[in-house]
Amino acid sequence: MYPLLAAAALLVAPSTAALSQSAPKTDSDWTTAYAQARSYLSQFTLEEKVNLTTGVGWQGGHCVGNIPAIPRVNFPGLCLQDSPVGVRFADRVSVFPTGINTAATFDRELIRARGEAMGAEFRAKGVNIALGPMMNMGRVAQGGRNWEGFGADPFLTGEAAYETIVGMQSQGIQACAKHYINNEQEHNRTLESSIVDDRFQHEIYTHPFLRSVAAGVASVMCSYKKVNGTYACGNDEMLNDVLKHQIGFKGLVVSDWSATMSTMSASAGLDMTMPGDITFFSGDSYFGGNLTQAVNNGTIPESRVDDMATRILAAWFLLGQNSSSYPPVSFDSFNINDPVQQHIDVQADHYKIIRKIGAASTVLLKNTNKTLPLNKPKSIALIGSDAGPASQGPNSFGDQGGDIGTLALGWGSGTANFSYLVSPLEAIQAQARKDHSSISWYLEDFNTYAAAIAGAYADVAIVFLNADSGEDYITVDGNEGDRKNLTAWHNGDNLVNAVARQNKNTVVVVHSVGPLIVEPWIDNENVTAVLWAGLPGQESGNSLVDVLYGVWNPSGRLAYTIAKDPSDYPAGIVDNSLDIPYTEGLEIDYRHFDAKNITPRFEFGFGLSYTEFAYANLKVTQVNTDTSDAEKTWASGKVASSDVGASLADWLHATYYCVSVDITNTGGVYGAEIPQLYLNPPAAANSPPSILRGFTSLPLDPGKTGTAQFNISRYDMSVWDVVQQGWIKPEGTYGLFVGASSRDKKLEGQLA
Ligand SMILES: *[C@@H]1O[C@H](CO)[C@@H](O)[C@H](O)[C@H]1NC(C)=O
Ligand SMILES: *[C@@H]1O[C@H](CO)[C@@H](O)[C@H](O)[C@H]1NC(C)=O
Ligand SMILES: *[C@@H]1O[C@H](CO)[C@@H](O)[C@H](O)[C@H]1NC(C)=O
Ligand SMILES: *[C@@H]1O[C@H](CO)[C@@H](O)[C@H](O)[C@H]1NC(C)=O
Ligand SMILES: *[C@@H]1O[C@H](CO)[C@@H](O)[C@H](O)[C@H]1NC(C)=O
Ligand SMILES: *[C@@H]1O[C@H](CO)[C@@H](O)[C@H](O)[C@H]1NC(C)=O
Ligand SMILES: *[C@@H]1O[C@H](CO)[C@@H](O)[C@H](O)[C@H]1NC(C)=O
Ligand SMILES: *[C@@H]1O[C@H](CO)[C@@H](O)[C@H](O)[C@H]1NC(C)=O
Ligand SMILES: *[C@@H]1O[C@H](CO)[C@@H](O)[C@H](O)[C@H]1NC(C)=O
Ligand SMILES: *[C@@H]1O[C@H](CO)[C@@H](O)[C@H](O)[C@H]1NC(C)=O
Ligand SMILES: CC(=O)N[C@H]1CO[C@H](CO)[C@@H](O)[C@@H]1O
Repeated sequence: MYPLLAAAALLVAPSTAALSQSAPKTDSDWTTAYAQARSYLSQFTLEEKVNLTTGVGWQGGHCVGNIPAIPRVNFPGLCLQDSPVGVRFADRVSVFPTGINTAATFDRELIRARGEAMGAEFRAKGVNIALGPMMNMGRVAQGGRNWEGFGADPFLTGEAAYETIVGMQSQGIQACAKHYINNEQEHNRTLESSIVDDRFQHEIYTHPFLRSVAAGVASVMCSYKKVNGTYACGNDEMLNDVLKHQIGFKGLVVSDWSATMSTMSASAGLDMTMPGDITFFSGDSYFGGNLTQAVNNGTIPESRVDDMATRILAAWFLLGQNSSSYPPVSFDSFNINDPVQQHIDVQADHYKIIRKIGAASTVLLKNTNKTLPLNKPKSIALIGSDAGPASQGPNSFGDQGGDIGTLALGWGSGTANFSYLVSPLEAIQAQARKDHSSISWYLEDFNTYAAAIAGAYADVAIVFLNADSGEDYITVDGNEGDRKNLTAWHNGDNLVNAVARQNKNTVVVVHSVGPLIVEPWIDNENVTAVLWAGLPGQESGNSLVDVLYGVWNPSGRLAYTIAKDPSDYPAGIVDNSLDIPYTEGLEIDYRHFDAKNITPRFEFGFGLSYTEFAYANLKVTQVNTDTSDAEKTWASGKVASSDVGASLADWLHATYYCVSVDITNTGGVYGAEIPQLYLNPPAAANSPPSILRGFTSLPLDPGKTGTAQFNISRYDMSVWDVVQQGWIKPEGTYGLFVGASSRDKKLEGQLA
């Protein structure tokens, strides 16, 4: 029992609200939008259609990407703007928790609510296409941009992408699913080629894009990478066959910035080139005049340009952006003194959802003898530079390309400027005032002797660690985007051990872009608690206080595996070759540790709570007894259809089995359990031992029981058949377990 934590004392309860009214865009929404687009397009000349597809060039407009206005037909132009955490290059905006933290909530409602709030800010600033969410896989623990995405499991990533897009687009903003595809490391990203087998591509890397299309995403960004030697933005197989045919994507494909490599990319399925010029400021383009000429000389049919322009206009109509009341662009990305700047405040009360997600994404990894939550400690020492603010403010570095003070974002184009950033020091000090705790701090990292003295006599010493990474155009402390190692920055490991030698109650807080090797101190008897806080955005300190003091009972779960040794991971950064073979196949992250029987330090899906939960009554029911031809064909191991959109067919995604379990809060305090459903495919599937196929967040009062429900579709039970080119059911029976992590099995059963 924790005296602080009566249910009534909770200021910020885990979310119980039903999903808000926002809904995915449907086929019929697209049909309407296409009809509007076709009719409008009939007024456009060839050159005007081409202009819809071609950005005006880097810094040629207010946004990072700009489609010019076409006054003759009253088309206002389009603004495309970064980033997945908020409006980049603008002021009076919110900086939301990162993708990796959002995924760690394992809570669909919070993920959707963040999408709604973010979408509202983009729209209010006059953006048409917001460049996110990012859904590349955490295939390589060191990958520089992993923190922008949703972790190392395709199902979790797919659900997070789905909820984010539904939320964003409910505000009338076009979301952009990126980076299609295989953008899993930064090093040499425009030169190297990802060699990916067709099956692994479908089951791992395209899955989040399939879920994005199911959400009705308006746009997809193709990546800098080559896939099997062909640039992703000119890859007929990946764009036309997989994305537009198999998955049936109806919106537009936009290039990553300068990722278009030829005019013929248009034939391969690229619909829009950004920022338009071949290289920044080059003044020319592969589209523009070249595309018009390619149509005129018969190389590219005009029907293809019509399709490109139709997709661009349909996406615009789909989101209701063809309206005189759509907000005009009111900021300039490149000139703070530009007359367009109106400094419109778009933050509303979004700090509330930001703080909540910050708390809900914090993972409790160790809690010896119930050290946490803190209960009015007499004295607290905060140790390490990550506890406090940066001396030059929260935007000391352009695009956050530096690591001084508390870390709440990685670096690169996936960032935004903080309007404010609450540091742990600031928030814990406010709590100390309420509790009458004495607080002291030592915000230097390298004088471990002085740090240890500073921490020695406090009731609790809290040591702050971080590790940073980002996009390859910025190098920080020798890290060219990707991390060069998996250890803490700023002497962090030594700092923990030095403080723990003097203080038997040392708590470690980690602000990291991804996994760290924690072996140097995790078993230290004096390290009594560890909170993995990730990159929580602007409310960082407040979110941390909510968890430290038990206002929020920790419910975050790891969205990746923390290994004991870097060599335990299945893949690393490739820096000696321009080919990156994805040889681990389906065995990324926990799937590899399971298949190779390697014990991780903390497995995917792991996280502790201040209460305990018991699991009972696993029920498996077949709910859909469809006997259509498609169902029968699939069940016999054959591909049911190769029609456009076959991979999103209703019968394939309809609920096929319902799985439920009863969960009881057997501890003393209110809190949410995150039950997870893993399938154990039959041998014939040739799949990893366990694959995530369901999760939910179940908040419960002490002593109360609730039911967690999971739906399994035929798609969830399918493998991609590379010969037949479709989803089939492997022979044999699927086992399953529901548990508290990818290894903590509570109840086992099977789909039969
Ligand atoms: C097409 O866009 C370019 C600038 O990007 C502009 O110079 C040209 O006038 C536009 N053409 C039409 C027909 O709008
Ligand atoms: C964002 O922060 C950078 C780095 O401090 C600064 O140069 C830029 O002016 C800021 N932009 C806005 C819109 O405040
Ligand atoms: C890449 O090559 C693999 C075989 O090495 C093949 O399975 C896959 O279909 C190819 N993908 C593309 C996009 O070319
Ligand atoms: C057409 O593309 C070529 C590169 O293939 C480039 O050199 C040229 O400047 C482009 N033309 C225009 C009008 O942008
Ligand atoms: C047609 O125009 C395109 C774009 O300028 C050019 O790349 C291509 O070589 C031309 N083809 C012919 C047959 O003239
Ligand atoms: C935890 O509690 C046990 C039993 O009271 C005690 O033996 C042990 O020393 C405690 N551990 C720490 C780290 O305080
Ligand atoms: C790992 O990289 C960080 C950041 O550059 C650096 O501070 C640290 O010393 C490196 N660790 C090792 C063991 O080299
Ligand atoms: C734990 O703390 C005690 C008391 O400060 C100290 O004697 C012991 O060496 C510490 N253990 C470690 C592993 O630092
Ligand atoms: C690609 O990576 C290698 C190895 O790090 C490096 O030497 C080379 O300069 C890189 N190539 C480019 C064009 O950056
Ligand atoms: C599960 O599927 C059933 C039947 O299609 C549906 O009514 C229910 O809402 C679904 N539940 C969830 C949690 O998706
Ligand atoms: C404000 C605006 O852009 N209105 C356009 C909406 O679409 C129709 C065609 O369907 C145009 O004629 C309008 O100019």
